[in-house]
This record gives sequence, structure tokens and C-alpha cells, in this order.
Amino acid sequence: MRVKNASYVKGAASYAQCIVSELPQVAVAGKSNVGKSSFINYLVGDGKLARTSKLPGRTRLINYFLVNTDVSGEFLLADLPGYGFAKVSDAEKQRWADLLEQYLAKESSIVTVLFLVDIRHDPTNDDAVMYNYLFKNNLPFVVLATKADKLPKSQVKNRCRSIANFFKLGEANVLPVSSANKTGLEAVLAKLEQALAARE
Ligand SMILES: Nc1nc2c(ncn2[C@@H]2O[C@H](COP(=O)(O)OP(=O)(O)O)[C@@H](O)[C@H]2O)c(=O)[nH]1
Ligand SMILES: [Mg+2]
Repeated sequence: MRVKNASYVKGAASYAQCIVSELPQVAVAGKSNVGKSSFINYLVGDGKLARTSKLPGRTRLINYFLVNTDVSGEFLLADLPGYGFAKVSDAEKQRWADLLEQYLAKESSIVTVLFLVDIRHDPTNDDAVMYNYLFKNNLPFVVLATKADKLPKSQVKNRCRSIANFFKLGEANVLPVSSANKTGLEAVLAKLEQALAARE
């Protein structure tokens, strides 16, 4: 599949504000600063669509993008609030956790979740919590190992294998990507195509 167009729809600060739609949804999850916004920009071929920030923790909403309007493979992309950001109050953290948990438990239009983790590190406790949400809710997902450009090429495969082992996944479910160098998108698009086709 190819992304032909994409536009910002809205941000939801609570589950009540989430979009009610029959369109399939692809959710993008991961800790703050892992590269969610950068990857969305890479995916849609627009460097400015999802605002990226050098300061983590700025995305406090579920931000929705409509992709491929009026062409085949139309879907909603949901950029989920990043977790694991230390410099916010416990009340704010709880609000994000509630929003994430409700969205993942109730949104029946999710066809797949792109679960982003940093290729350089083992998943964090917060990542394990996210994994448990996905597992508990029976949600299909693929792990994207971000910032692959930060590693020598020779280490990329090993790091993906070790992230796969951590989550007890097959290696085909951990895909290395670099939004900086624009590598890895083809494999992600192939997964999205499968996920969208399975829904039809
Ligand atoms: N080297 C490198 N840096 C990246 C990549 N993706 C994101 N970043 C940087 O990581 C920081 C956080 O990225 P952002 O997309 O805002 O993360 P988000 O909080 O998950 O949305 C920014 O400084 C980005 O420039 C990548 O593929 N390679
Ligand atoms: Mg972001």
C-alpha cells in the first residue's frame, strides 16, 4: 500500500472526545520521545504533519489523522499519548493511563497497533505495561524498533532479536525503522496492508 494523503482531524483529551467512526484505526503507541511523531511524519511523507518535539511529553492527547481520504485503504491513525515521562504530576500520569487503557479496551475499530520502542534499549517497565494492555485486549500489534540509525548496521538485527525475545515475539514482528534516515517503511506498510485487508 501507499499513503496518498493525510490530514490532521483532532485531538482527544478524554475517551468521551475520541472519534466514533466505522473507519479502521491504526494506533501508534510508545513512550515519550521514542519517535512516534517523527515516524508518523515519515509514514505520511509530510515532515510537519505530526508535530515533533525535542522536549518529551508534549503530546497529551490522542491525536487523530485521516489517511488516504477517498482512496483505497482509508484509515484513521491515532497517535497515542506518550507514557513514561517523569516530569508530570501523578494526577496527569493517571489521566493519560486511563485514556490509554479505555481507548485500547473499548475501541473496536483498531486493526493494528504500531508499538514503538527504542532499538538501543531493552523495553522499560512502562513498555511492559503497554504490552500487557495490548495482550489483555487481544490487540494485533507490531513492534517498531525506532532510531535504527543510531546503531551500527551490524547491530540492528541483534537488537531486534533481543527486543523480540523480551516480548516473546517472533522476529518478523519487530521491524527496525529510522525516521531520520527514512529506512524501514516498506515493511511497515506491508504489515498495515495486511491488517487493513484482514478487516475487510
Ligand atoms: N536519530 C534519530 N532521531 C529520531 C528519530 N526519530 C525521532 N528522533 C528524535 O527523537 C526525538 C523525539 O521524537 P518525537 O517524534 O517527537 O517522539 P515522540 O515523543 O514519541 O512523538 C526528536 O528529537 C526526534 O528528532 C530517528 O529515527 N533517528
Ligand atoms: Mg509526539
